[in-house]
Amino acid sequence: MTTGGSIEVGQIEALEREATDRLAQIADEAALEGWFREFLGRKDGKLSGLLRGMGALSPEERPRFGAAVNATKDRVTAAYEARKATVGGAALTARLAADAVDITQPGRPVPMGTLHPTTLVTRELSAIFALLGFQTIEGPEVEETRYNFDLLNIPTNHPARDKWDTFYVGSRGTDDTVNEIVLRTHTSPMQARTMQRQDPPVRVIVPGRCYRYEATDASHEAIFFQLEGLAVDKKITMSDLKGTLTEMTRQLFGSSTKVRFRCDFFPFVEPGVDFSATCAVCGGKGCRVCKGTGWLELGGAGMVHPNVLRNVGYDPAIYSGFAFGLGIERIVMIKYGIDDIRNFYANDLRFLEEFAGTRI
Ligand code: YSA
Repeated sequence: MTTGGSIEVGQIEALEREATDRLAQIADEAALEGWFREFLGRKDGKLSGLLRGMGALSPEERPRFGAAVNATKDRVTAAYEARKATVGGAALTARLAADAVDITQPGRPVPMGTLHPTTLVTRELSAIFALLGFQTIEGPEVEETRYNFDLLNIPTNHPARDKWDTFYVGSRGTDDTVNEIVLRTHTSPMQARTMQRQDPPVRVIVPGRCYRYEATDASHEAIFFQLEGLAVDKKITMSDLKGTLTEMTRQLFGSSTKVRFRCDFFPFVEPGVDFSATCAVCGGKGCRVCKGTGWLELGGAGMVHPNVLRNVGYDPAIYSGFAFGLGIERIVMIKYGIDDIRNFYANDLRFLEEFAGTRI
């Protein structure tokens, strides 16, 4: 490269060397920016400064000097662009390394909710009874004493009202003693409601929550679930009741399970029975869960009392029926070997997690 004078040539060459030497030392983007301002900055950059000093040259020297500065500027700019790509690339590589996601790591577990064991068994019972021709319906938990007691052949002052004492929450109508509002003590009121609503044939099950004035212990809660069953038609007999409950029990606990019916009293059935199944834990040999008897009580049942049929407008000379009421938690306890009903509503996640992934 030649210019009009040796001083100017030396100046340009020295500046180019300084610029390229310094550029080679640069390791980060901030230093690169400072370097750019110092050498290539449009206002204060050293290369532009050479052009500004051109006024001191003779008119003949100026064009060659300008061309030499501009050629130097082009080379230095090219060197800058190349360096910028390396420095920027290094920064990008560093950033990517810091933000790296290891896609081979196992995912974080997402906590999943699970169905409560009472819901699981209710659904299972509903599926079993559907195969036997029963429809699943629901009814009110806040109930009139007319349905909870009177229509079920339990008049005011009947001692059975003591056994099924509950929370009285108000009254309806003018005579409080005749029709009060209670939290239902069993699902049996839905027998009367269903029969009032439709003509026979009737085949329903009614799962739902019940409430009782109850001292809680390992097998009693003040709030628990029952499953009511009702079948009414012409010529329904006790054999139908026994066959239905035997089939249900075998579906639930296995085909070798035996069922036992013993006389019992409920004002709304005649005859009445309690029914039990061979203990699912010991197979009937006797253990802690069945208190050594080999049997576990599942609920009450019987043939619908003629008074109940009459109360809802059915003619007991034409129609007959059977009904039953099961404690759902008791069935869950038998099925899964749970020895204290108070676990169900203690809100202890460890208990509920035992049922995670259980499917019916
Ligand atoms: C009887 C005859 C029928 O034709 C229809 C239904 C019934 C059952 C009747 N309504 C009834 O409630 N009988 S019961 O008081 O003996 O309860 C039935 C079942 O509910 C019991 O066998 C038990 O499994 C469950 N149960 C009762 N009280 C309970 C309870 N479960 C948990 N905690 C309580 N406090």
